Amino acid sequence: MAAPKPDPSPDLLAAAQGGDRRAIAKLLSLAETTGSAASKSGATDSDLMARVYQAAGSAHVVGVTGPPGAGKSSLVNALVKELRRQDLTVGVIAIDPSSPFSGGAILGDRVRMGDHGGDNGVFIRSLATQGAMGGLARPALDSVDVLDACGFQVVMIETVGVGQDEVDVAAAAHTVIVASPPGLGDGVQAMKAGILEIADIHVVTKADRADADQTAADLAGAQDLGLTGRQGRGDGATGWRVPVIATSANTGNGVADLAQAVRDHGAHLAASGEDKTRRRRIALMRLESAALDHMRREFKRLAPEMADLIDDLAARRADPRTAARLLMEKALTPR
Ligand SMILES: Nc1nc2c(ncn2[C@@H]2O[C@H](COP(=O)(O)OP(=O)(O)OP(=O)(O)O)[C@@H](O)[C@H]2O)c(=O)[nH]1
Ligand SMILES: [Mg+2]
Repeated sequence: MAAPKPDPSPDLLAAAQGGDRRAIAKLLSLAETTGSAASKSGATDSDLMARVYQAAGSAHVVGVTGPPGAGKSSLVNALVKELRRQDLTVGVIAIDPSSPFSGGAILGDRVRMGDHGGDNGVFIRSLATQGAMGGLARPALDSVDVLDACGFQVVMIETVGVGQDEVDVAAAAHTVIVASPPGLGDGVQAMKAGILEIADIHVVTKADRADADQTAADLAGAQDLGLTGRQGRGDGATGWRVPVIATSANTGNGVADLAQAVRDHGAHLAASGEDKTRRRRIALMRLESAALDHMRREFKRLAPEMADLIDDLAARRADPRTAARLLMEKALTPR
């Protein structure tokens, strides 16, 4: 992906906040590339993203994750419609692991052109995952910030619940929806992947199918045993009981209930004070991923020095911890 030219316009954020959709799209492109290891973007872009971060923080961020093909995108689309009916503005960032080079515009195009075209209260963007070295968290959460800073009241982020990075990104939301399709079969399998326990709300998708009831019962059973959901049995410190909601994107059944549960959870976070804890946890993740991005960028710059260190290590003339400390010192030395 080619890095965009640094945009010298100080008004890009203001234009985006004023509802200029081309400006929003441009900011989202900057969010994808600024600060990545491959980025050639300049200081102006970093300044702009710093302003974006500080302008964000008002949106209710909703993570949606679940196994491949669970019906996440269809659910997000249905939820967007429902939230629009309630006059809420909605942004969507969909992480698309299947098209790393195309820009992953599949969902964005389909949904934008299909159902929400022409509606300025909706902005949908697909984000291609950038390969193993890039790290997903920074571009994904910076993109969420852009839509947040532009005033979208609810910002959803869809990730496929495979791989720690994807699960972490979905978990870095105020409310996490875990979508399980009917016929999940051995639910324990999914639990091992660490998806079910991050749920604030469980959704059984494709509830128009006959086998959805069984999946809902299985999830509710696991929930009662304290096996799933952040608060387990519902007697956690903050007392949120993770609901299991069956939805059909085809018929629309259950979608209004889900929208209500999202709102209830938001109200619960505020009332219990857990909001603060979550925001701090998310801030920690942002700090760590920004620091890691910085180090990756510096390691690239320090490739020659690293080659020497690697030689020393391979020949056992040095030890890894000392070499790492040396490398970190070099990386942190201003150029
Ligand atoms: N019967 C039925 N099928 C559905 C429903 N929602 C989605 N599907 C089907 O399930 C398949 C996957 O739907 P998506 O919404 O693309 O699922 P996804 O989880 O976003 O998929 P990935 O992003 O590729 O992991 C499609 O063939 C949909 O038509 C539903 O409510 N009922
Ligand atoms: Mg999808």
